[in-house]
Amino acid sequence: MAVDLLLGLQWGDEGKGKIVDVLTKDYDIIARFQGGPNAGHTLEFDGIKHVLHTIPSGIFHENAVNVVGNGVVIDPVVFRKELDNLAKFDIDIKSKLLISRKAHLILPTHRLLDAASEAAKGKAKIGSTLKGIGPTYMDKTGRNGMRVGDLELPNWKKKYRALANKHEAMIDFYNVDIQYDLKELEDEFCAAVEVLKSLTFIDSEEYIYQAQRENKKILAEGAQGSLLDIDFGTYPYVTSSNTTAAGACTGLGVSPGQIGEVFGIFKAYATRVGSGPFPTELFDENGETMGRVGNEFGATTGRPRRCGWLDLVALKYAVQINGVTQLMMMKADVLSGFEKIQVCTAYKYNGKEITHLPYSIEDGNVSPIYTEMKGWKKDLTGLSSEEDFPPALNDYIAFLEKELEVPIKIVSVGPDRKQTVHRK
Ligand code: 2SA
Ligand code: MG
Repeated sequence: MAVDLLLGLQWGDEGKGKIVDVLTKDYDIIARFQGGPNAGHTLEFDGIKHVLHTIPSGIFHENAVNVVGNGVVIDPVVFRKELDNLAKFDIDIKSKLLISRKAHLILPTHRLLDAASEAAKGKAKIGSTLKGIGPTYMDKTGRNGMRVGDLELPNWKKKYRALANKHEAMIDFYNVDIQYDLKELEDEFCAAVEVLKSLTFIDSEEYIYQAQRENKKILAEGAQGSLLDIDFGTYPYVTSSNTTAAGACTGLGVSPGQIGEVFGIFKAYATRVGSGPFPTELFDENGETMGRVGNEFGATTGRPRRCGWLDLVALKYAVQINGVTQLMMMKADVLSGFEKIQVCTAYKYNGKEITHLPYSIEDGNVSPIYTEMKGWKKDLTGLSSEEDFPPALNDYIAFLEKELEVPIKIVSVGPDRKQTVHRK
């Protein structure tokens, strides 16, 4: 049985958590394959809002097993807090949440290194979530990292010490003013490691392989978005993992031939949190309205998200890189009330008109060329069928489908599980 993928096609925060939650009833296994506590996946149901960081979004469904794959980086401290927040839900964590032994661990000093690196960059900072993501993946590819499986060895603290000592020297090297009490951070880390060790560790690639043979339905849940991919995103303003479809192969051990549907999630407009180029960013009342109505704040850091019009040049690129087979458009309700809606269909790049994403879209060398569409007034939040969509929304959808050459199967009209319109 093939593994289906669910990915964000923009700069993250497309609403992946909600869609995984909506789709979970059809799947036996939900697996995360990259990223870590930098992610913030928001789910809303029965009037409760819940934010997950490392734990897959299938955790609230009775029948789904959730796997944290080898490509994920885990901070035991954040993980422990996530588990604490789940305590009230009466979930059998031991059987419903399985952790890959090959997933790498975020040490307290990785977080400090993230802060030191950002401070040293000054104005050119990435705007990272300061969760230690970059330094942890650096240790992974540098072949120095610590993995979950190491915690099963009697001498894991020795390995920890050697790595933390190296990090301390690196922090000194940055020569920036960051205050910390390492002893306190280490005590917190060691206590959290004990909690992590009480969970079920698995050889996840073997688990996923056997599950496929048993015809289990598996959904791989992406984090962040395609434009934050370490290779294909707006480098260096990206995260440190492959957020695109290929990341599911390396982050779970699924062979490329075993990928089935690729669900691409995008917002009806665009947002970005952190630094980096964003050609369609709005600095006017329209952008302010999107942020306010869409409640655009980072689910992990609380930072306000930058807002702008939908960028079809970037979206087409993401559809292409990921081989998207079905699209899901989120937050259509937020666009209600705009007189006119703009869609970026080309860039003016160094004086020329282009329709592909160039090597670099540094601020200044790219300006968006827009196609103007009619807006709609109707409040969408109570709609449950596309029959009730206003004509201008239908036009918007039809235009996007024509440009992207992939059907839009779901239109989300609000944060709740129920506010989801399936299209024929
Ligand atoms: P990092 O921490 O090293 O991965 O940061 C590098 C860049 O990646 C961006 N990034 C994100 N962008 C959107 N959403 C993310 N998750 C949280 C959320 C973010 C938050 O759901 O809102 O709460 O601020 C996420 N994670 C990483 C980040 O902003 C940097 O530009
Ligand atoms: Mg998010």
